[in-house]
Amino acid sequence: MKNCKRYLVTSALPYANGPVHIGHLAGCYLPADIYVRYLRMKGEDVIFVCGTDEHGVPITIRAKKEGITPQEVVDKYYKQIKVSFEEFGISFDIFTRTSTKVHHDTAQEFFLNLYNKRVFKEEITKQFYDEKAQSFLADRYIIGTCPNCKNENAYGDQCENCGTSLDPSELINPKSTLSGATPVLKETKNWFLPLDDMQDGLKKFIDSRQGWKNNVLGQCNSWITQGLHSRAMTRDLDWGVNVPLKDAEGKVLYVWFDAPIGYISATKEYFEQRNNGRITVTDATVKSEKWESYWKNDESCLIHFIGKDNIVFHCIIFPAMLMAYNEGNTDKFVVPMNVPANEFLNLEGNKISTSRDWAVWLHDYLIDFPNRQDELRYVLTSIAPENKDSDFSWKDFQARVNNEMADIMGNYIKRVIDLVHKYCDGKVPTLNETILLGDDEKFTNDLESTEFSIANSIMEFKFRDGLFTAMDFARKGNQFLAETEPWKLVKTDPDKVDVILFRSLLTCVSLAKFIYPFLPQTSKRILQQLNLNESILSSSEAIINHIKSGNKINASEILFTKITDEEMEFQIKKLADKSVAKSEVTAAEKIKFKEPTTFDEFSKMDIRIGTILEAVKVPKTEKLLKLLIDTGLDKRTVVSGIAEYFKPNEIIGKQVCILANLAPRTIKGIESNGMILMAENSDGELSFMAPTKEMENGAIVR
Ligand code: B3M
Ligand code: ZN
Repeated sequence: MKNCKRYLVTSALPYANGPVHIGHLAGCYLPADIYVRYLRMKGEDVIFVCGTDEHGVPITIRAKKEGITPQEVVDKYYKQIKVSFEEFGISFDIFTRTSTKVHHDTAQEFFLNLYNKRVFKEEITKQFYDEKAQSFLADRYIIGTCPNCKNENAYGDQCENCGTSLDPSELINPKSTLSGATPVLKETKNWFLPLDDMQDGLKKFIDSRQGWKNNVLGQCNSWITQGLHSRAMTRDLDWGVNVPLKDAEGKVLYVWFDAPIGYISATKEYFEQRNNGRITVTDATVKSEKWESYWKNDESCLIHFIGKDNIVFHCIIFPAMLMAYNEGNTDKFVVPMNVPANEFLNLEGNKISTSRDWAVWLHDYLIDFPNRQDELRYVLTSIAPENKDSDFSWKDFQARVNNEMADIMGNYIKRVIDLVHKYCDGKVPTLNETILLGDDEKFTNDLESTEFSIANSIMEFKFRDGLFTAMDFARKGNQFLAETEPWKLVKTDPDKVDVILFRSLLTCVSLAKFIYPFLPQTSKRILQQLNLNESILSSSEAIINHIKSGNKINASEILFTKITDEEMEFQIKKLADKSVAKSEVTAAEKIKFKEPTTFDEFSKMDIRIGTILEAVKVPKTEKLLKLLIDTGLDKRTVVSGIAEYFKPNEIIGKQVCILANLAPRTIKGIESNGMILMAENSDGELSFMAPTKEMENGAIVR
């Protein structure tokens, strides 16, 4: 493993198109913060950068929805997001935005470097254009009738009614949402990054990484095995970083080109501000003097914390950009050492959704649960979707806060402090080393191995394990008190009580140190109660040396009050109200049955049972799978828009219903013969319509 002299840690730049929710926090902000706090505590040289992603179609769409300008959108959400992260103690060294001048300059310079080296391929393609609004149209800006289900409000990239993924050219009667005009196809030139030509280098890059999570490697390898394709790095849009070329009027950099460069510009800006005295370097945890020490130095380790939907951009496209920049340059950028991406966090069994308002928003949580940030940090770390999707539920939140935080940790600290007040006059007792408790060596070993194990877990991005180990240590502290019963012993052997309580205080201080990366506020509160300075956290001295006999400790304070049933009912009702409101909408939409048809019309459809023999993703698309179906009479190709819900190898061998006499259609250059029948619920989840027992292929459905 690479020896890291410096750490450059990033969290995905959230789009400034809405507030942030628990899924964001659990996905890539909390884990990064735990990691960084731990590194700082160890005295490592580390910089932690982030900021809002203020470009791209997500911003302009939100602006249209709210009836304000894109600038107003990003200003509003930048502030809100920044405050939410601050409140939860996400300790960025800088939280900036991609609308800064430094960023625009840096992104343009990066683009020009590649352009001048002729890395990009210029390609002329036909894109939809709104002549009235004089603007090219992103797929989402075109609506029309879905060729599949006749929904009149299908988007250029997808019909949300039937789930079919579309190309804007397939829409019947397409209209621009900007002006209502019928868009026309117009030629346009864009610059493409030839990922296909860079495939070998990228494969080597991925293969040479060590300690990557399986979920991340799996995605990377599947992209590479399927073959990479060139991707446009510029767009015909008026919102973003302008393409710095003469013949590129009205074009901006693709948001996924400029956003990762945002990590570089954020680092630059940090040092600009620091040199201007706008950042005071109180605790010098960013130890080097310039941004290049982190970005252009072999001894620096770059680590990106992201969610799984961003894997391809951080593990393939951004490294490709960096490698292209480095080609022929003496001052080379570092490439990511690790990208510990998380899977998704669900909420009460359903996918978190911004558009459906199915989320626990951080700014809302702070209103309902003031001063309970560590409680959320604790629960989200305990259920972090580190290897697979996980679920947040209010009942589980309550159980973990009450039974673990309050009953185990909070209760333990309070017990120890109260006992010290009761039996030792509120002062740290003397440690008489001649009095043995029988398990003294075991305790010392346990203390060491706990510290070691938490450190390893954190460095391996296994934050849940680290937190569990810390909690276990508190559990053992409780057990020790229960077994030694100082309240009984005090009458007969007060000296032994001193030794017991000294060890308990040592356990409390150790606990404060162990939980610091996870629960920084709680850690500080424990130290305050023990009348100790926070600086001991980063001290290299053994913890025991900070515990001085005779020192006064403060009164105990309840660390965590219990979450009441009423509070939980309130939250659950809040969610239920949302889902009722939403399902009223979807139900209303569903009530509209299609026009009546006749049995004869229906009988024209030849629906058969078939078996999926092969399934592969259609290149350059996110949603399409190319299937080979055995219909009993033939084997045929069907293109189906289900790739977001089903992995190819999960569905091979499945029996399905296929509309076999649908006229052939060409989708992304592939002739599709037939259609697979699917059911879709109001969450947009798909399910195959399959026979309830195995049937011969070709069996007729009627
Ligand atoms: N803004 C996408 C997202 O929020 C994007 C991340 C950029 S990281 C460079 O999922
Ligand atoms: Zn449709």
